[in-house]
Amino acid sequence: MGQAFRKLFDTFFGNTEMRVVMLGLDAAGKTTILYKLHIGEVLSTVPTIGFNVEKVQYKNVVFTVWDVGGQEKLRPLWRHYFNNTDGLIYVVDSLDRERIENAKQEFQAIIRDPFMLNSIILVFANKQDMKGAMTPMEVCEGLGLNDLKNRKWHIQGTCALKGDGLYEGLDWLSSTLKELKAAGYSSVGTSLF
Ligand SMILES: Nc1nc2c(ncn2[C@@H]2O[C@H](COP(=O)(O)OP(=O)(O)O)[C@@H](O)[C@H]2O)c(=O)[nH]1
Ligand SMILES: [Mg+2]
Repeated sequence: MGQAFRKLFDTFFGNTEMRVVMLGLDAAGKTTILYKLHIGEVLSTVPTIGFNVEKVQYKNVVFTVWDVGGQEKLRPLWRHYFNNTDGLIYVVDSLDRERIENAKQEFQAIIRDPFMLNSIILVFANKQDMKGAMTPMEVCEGLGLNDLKNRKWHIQGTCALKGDGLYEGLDWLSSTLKELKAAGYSSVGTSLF
């Protein structure tokens, strides 16, 4: 699996820098995904700003990961990580129907952040192996994805434990970014201010 991801990143990105943030409520499966990629050592830091950040770098591809939810006070600090983000991966626990509304609110706040306006959005509807899990279509509705205007997004059902769907999702992310970069798209953030 790790070999496949490394090949994917090598093929698509060469020396191009790519910054990806992976977010979602706690227990969605983010850390599991990060380890499943096997693209480098997962570095975990607990900075004074109060939220735990995990980071993996493979060549020029940097993944930064943290939990969202119930931390409005911390939102201004996210900017530090959102700046120049090319791709957002939002991970949803498809079994957690009770918190889908909460997941939606956090998601909508994130994608409306000025630093996130140009990033493409990959949603992982995770835990598809579980009986009773929401289908990717239901997660799509739950997050309000169909109402998004002028955003490139994609939803992918995954089972992070087995690695199912991860490659397909990242393949979409990398090929979409490659297309955008070829079309002269320049990465986000600083250009907005
Ligand atoms: N059944 C199932 N469990 C999963 C899956 N992905 C993650 N988990 C489990 O869900 C729990 C939370 O996962 P974790 O990666 O720590 O979530 P995080 O808080 O988003 O980093 C752990 O017990 C994982 O083993 C999945 O696809 N299927
Ligand atoms: Mg985690």
